[in-house]
Amino acid sequence: MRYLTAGESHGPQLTAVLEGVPAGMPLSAEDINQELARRQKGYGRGRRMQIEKDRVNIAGGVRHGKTLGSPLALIVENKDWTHWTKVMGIEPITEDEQDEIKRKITRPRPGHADLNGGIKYGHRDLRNVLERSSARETTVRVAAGAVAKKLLSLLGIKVAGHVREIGGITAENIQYENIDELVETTENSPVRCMDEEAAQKMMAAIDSAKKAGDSIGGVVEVVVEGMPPGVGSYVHYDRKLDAKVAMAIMSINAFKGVEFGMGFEMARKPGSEVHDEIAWDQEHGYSRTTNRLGGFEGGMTTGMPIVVKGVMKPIPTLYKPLKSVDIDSKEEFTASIERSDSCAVPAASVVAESVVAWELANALTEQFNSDRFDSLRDALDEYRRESKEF
Ligand code: EPS
Repeated sequence: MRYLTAGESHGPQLTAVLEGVPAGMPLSAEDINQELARRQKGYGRGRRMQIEKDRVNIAGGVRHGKTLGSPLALIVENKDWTHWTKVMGIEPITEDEQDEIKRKITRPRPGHADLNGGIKYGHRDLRNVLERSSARETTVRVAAGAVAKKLLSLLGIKVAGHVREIGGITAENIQYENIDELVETTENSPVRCMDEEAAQKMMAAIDSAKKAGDSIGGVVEVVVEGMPPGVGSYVHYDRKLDAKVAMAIMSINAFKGVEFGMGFEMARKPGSEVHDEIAWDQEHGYSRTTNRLGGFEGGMTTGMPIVVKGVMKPIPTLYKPLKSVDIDSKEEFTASIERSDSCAVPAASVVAESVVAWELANALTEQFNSDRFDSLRDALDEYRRESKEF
């Protein structure tokens, strides 16, 4: 499976084209809309989220509630477009009109794609860069992820994202019996955090950052239950599934690092305290007595829950601007102020779920017969049986 997205933050719409989704899989707009709504929530979002009411228009690939095996076209309109029809107009404009529009950006924001993107593509109006590099694009990544999540859920695989840290406040009390409990608790938390006490402090930290015209980042975690062992491969660097998952996390706007299981802590422990011992029983087949490696060995799933964390830097668009250089005058300036969120970590945990789900669904469709959804499900059932007895 693969997908591409198109669309600018304040353009008419965002579009995703998904290819390779098995035929005959039940799918409705509602499956996607509920994920889009989850991404829009979260304490710390700015005014834009009050304008948008993200809903998908499935414009290809589905008929009477089932996928056709043809490409899926997913469209989400930008409601804000009505305020930007001139600035973001499609048709050519004259020099005079350009002056009249006056939304040209020549002051790159530190930490954003603005300057490097301008240099690369030759855009002297940096709006041409920021419109596409904006995290608005994650809307349709979540739409694509919702399709992957649906496929996984029909195969008994559950994915959940939650927030571990915001602005230096760490969730300490993270205990849950199963993934459903994790989902239920975090779904009711404005910061998608399992630890209620930490959540209160996180919200206070977001309030003070907002007051100070600043932004804060954090750490999100994605947990996946139900993946069979041996998905991915050790035989080539580009077939290692953990590497693909790491790439997917790193591709989310503002993400700067990835950890699996106990993560960087492994550097400080001897091997005997890092590797997970192997066990077997009739009912479950193989398992590990711990899950310190976070569900991967040798680029393949172990069958234990996948546990992956990603770190999001503070959003670089600040109301309290940092110094920058105007690309026309070359004079020092404070960077352009654009409307933004003070913290988007809770929303980013939904995006992280989506991109991880996509990589896992893709790995399954690569490994098993997947033109038809039924064949994929049967092949996976058979493989699960075999790997238990192996
Ligand atoms: C974003 C800036 C803000 C955010 C936006 C990402 O948008 P605007 O400039 O229109 O206020 O709200 O996020 C979304 C629109 C979204 O859907 O998540 C940025 O610069 O990345």
